[in-house]
Amino acid sequence: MNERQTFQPSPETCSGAGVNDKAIYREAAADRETFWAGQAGQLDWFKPWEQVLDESNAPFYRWFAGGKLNAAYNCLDRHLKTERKTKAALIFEGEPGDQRVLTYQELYREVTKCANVLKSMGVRRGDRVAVYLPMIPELPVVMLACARIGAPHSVVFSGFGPGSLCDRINDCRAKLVVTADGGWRRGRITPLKDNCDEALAGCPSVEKVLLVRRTGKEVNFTAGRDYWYHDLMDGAPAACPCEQMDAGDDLFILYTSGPAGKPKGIVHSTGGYLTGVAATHRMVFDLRDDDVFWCTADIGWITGHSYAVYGPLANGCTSVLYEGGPDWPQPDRFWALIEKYGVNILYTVPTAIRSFMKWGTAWLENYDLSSLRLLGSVGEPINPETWLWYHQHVGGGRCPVVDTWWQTETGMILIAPLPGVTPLKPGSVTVPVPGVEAAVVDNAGNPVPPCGGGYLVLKTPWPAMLSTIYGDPDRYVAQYWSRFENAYFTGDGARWDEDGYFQVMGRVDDIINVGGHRLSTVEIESALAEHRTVAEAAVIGKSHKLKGQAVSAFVTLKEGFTGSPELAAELKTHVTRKIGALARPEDIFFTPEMPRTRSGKIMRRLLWEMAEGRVEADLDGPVAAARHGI
Ligand code: 6R9
Repeated sequence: MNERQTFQPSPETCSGAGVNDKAIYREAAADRETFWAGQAGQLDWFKPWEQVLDESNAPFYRWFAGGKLNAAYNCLDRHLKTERKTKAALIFEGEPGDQRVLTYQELYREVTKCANVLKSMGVRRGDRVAVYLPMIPELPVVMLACARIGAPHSVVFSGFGPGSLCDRINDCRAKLVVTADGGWRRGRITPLKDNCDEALAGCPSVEKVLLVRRTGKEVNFTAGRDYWYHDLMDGAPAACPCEQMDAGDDLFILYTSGPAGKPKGIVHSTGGYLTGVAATHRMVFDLRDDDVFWCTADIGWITGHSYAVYGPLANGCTSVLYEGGPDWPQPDRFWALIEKYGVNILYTVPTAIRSFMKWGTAWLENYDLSSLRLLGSVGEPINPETWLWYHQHVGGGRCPVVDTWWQTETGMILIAPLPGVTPLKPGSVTVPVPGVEAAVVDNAGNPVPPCGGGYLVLKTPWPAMLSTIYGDPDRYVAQYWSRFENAYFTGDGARWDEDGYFQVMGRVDDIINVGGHRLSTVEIESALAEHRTVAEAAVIGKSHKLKGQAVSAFVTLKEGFTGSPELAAELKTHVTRKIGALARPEDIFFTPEMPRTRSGKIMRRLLWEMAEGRVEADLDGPVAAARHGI
């Protein structure tokens, strides 16, 4: 990171949110609680909080204790009293090209009706609702309907397979599942209902299924269990009062991969979460009232929850939803969407940007991208080359690029520039947002000197932090608050420079990051081990030009089976069916034995070096492996 590569904030492009004075960092650091209380005060509360931060039962911190609010009310009702009533809340475009615009008034009406539908299906405050939908307007509608009646939603990414869906439903014992007859992805229909039926064979808690018609594909329909969404919506009354939720009540559960395999249900509470996402959405994206904001992440991930749904709607801005792939029908779809809807802020992932680089700048040339004012990046490290390409070719050299570091657990962006204040350095997520304290520490928890590397930790609580791991508070403490004293451990390795700028290197645990999506090696290993031919499997993440990391699997077969390209293909399909296409191994290496340490641990480092091609596979030794790239 050298001087030459620093980009200074430009006053013309960054003044919307009024964050133009770097004093904000100092003021927030001097009194964090007052700073966050000021942000929370921008929401509507039914009852004000008694205490900003209750630390009496740390690390189970309680933000805005005693306060009452409703997230759906803050995203909808309160805007209806202003001119935002007739403004677009959601602009949706389906992959086949169909469009729908919902104003705040229209979205409000859909949500209240849907809330009544959920109630008529027996959902009560506190019940969990699993949501397995493609990127269609019904997804935010159902989320907000759940929030309205105080039923925590658990959205399961529509790219996950039946096994993952089943595990997630069972862990939170969801009563209802909302799904669709499919979704469009690269011209094909994702078989959501078939997956759901398969999953539900193992989910005793589910009583009913609410089914959205999206593709018109014929699907199985179990009378008495399955109900068509549109039928029930047609007859539903529009008036539905909001539940008054405690600030600490669960808003949603979102599962993420954690070390040791089993997905963790990350729980986010109502008051702190909404405060954190609304504030960071305003500050980091330098939001203006008439902005059209497009977060390209699927709502099945935290990025979509926070910055396609809750943040933008709480701030009354227009959020774009796009259902399909970036290269469908051809690699200019993003640029066509930006031009058509006049997108001002684009928030996407480095893996997509690397694909655009590969496809070439010619795809952008015929589009007017002058509406863009700001660009964001999230999900994985963005290297300077990719940052500079994004800045130059998408942003025309005039749009600041905000690289934002955060996690499912953190709920909101924690390390990112304020574009009106913070000079940018390509390849760095810059500094913690005001009111957040991060550090790079060594093994013993001591801060490393500038330019050193170590573990990324958070030294103080922040409003949108997870409140616990669903059903497993001990794991919450063990996972995040035990590695270092008085600090939250992120699981990431990082460096910082002499200006206090952070560079996040990636995970230091057994999580791999494929195109910005977190996968647990243990989960993939367990899926492989369930296959009839597999004795043992070890999975590592190898570097990949486009996706950042890709899954490589080493497999030892049971007696009587031999490795072949056909079997490798079968195992890949097996993982796709169990977990989803993201987890599909790029390579399968068959090996008669795993290399082990004396204590019996698999030598993952050696496997990694082999997968990277750094060491030759020794065909006669214990790491003998035949590569079957399909
Ligand atoms: C929001 C989200 C979290 C993990 C995180 C880190 C990686 C996210 C990053 C980044 C470098 C960035 N990560 N943003 N690494 N630079 N700007 O992605 O949440 O899916 O939980 O993943 O992603 O490793 O720990 P999640």
